[in-house]
Amino acid sequence: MSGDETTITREAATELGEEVMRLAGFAPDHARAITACVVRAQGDECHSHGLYRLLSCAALAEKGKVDPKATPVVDDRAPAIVRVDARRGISLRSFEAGLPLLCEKAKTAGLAALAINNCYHFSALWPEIEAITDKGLVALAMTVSHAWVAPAGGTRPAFGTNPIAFGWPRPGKHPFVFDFATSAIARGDLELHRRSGTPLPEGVAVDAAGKPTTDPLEAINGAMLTFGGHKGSVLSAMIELLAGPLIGDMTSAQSLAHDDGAGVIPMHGELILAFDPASFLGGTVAESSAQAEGLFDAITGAGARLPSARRYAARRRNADRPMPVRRAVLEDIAALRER
Ligand code: NDP
Ligand code: PYC
Repeated sequence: MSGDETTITREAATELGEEVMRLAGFAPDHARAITACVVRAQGDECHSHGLYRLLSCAALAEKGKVDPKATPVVDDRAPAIVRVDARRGISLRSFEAGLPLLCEKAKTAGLAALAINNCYHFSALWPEIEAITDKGLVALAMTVSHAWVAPAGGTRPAFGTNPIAFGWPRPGKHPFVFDFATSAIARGDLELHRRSGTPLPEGVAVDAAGKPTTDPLEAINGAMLTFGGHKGSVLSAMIELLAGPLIGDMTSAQSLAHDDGAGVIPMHGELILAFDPASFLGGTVAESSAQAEGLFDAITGAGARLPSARRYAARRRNADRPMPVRRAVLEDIAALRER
């Protein structure tokens, strides 16, 4: 472990997280949901969406934009559509509120959608994906953020960092899950580079003049880039459409305008889809599972690793020992107690 790192137990992190979220004004159910999510992310060594995010949530509450006590309202919209109005609360409680009906509808209709509206969204998507694969369903989730990212070929922001995540259940094994920002680097990682004064990787951002930069501050004043050139760029545009206009919510540009210089977590919508293999296949689910396992074996057999393998290894490593965390992040979180 480097001098910049320390460790914390899950129990201590949970106690600290819930305390500082309640002190920030969040109702106990929100404090619990936020903390549970960031502690899980820290345990999986997802630093950009781990304990660090408690600082963003505290800043959000301080600016008075979020409703820290919001009660989500579930709308059984259509045979295969659930909408949850987060009422300007953090998205996580809305996901919890909508999940049972989403899964029930997916099992009845074969596939179903959960649209969360009017939510502040700061979290990784894989915890939600895993909650759906745990029910034996295939999952796809996406959301926008603030317009920080230039479309391929452009130099000014038009898209959010727009993550997309997918999960495939694997009986008796961790699900096959990927979860990534469609920007070349997540904003959370960029912020961690800014905090630690370390340069960005090459090729992830341009400065205000549109020139490539590895300076996090220049990138913040300029634009982030999409991953994979035009391919990441059009995927990001699709996410803007599906998690924005399709579900009656904001694009990343509208979210940034709504932020109005506050510099806080984005507010917008999230779209989550669940597919029931049994409804598609009836009695042949076992055959399709075996076919999928063949694909996963082919990937690892080719010398590659499955997505989330790093995360699951970190989860195993940290299951019975304190989790690694950056010392400065932990100190800043502890300082929230003194405010
Ligand atoms: P990463 O680039 O770290 O990882 C992307 C995905 O690819 C992960 O599933 C990862 O698995 C997998 N992966 C990485 N390397 C390999 C490899 N060599 N072979 C196979 N698979 C691999 O993710 P990002 O930095 O883009 O995103 C981090 C998080 O940020 C995500 O959880 C995302 O949801 C979150 N985010 C949230 C936003 C929001 O608005 N709420 C906005 C943007 C991002 P593994 O983890 O095992 O390495
Ligand atoms: O890392 O890009 C990001 C992000 C935006 C909102 C939450 N995380």
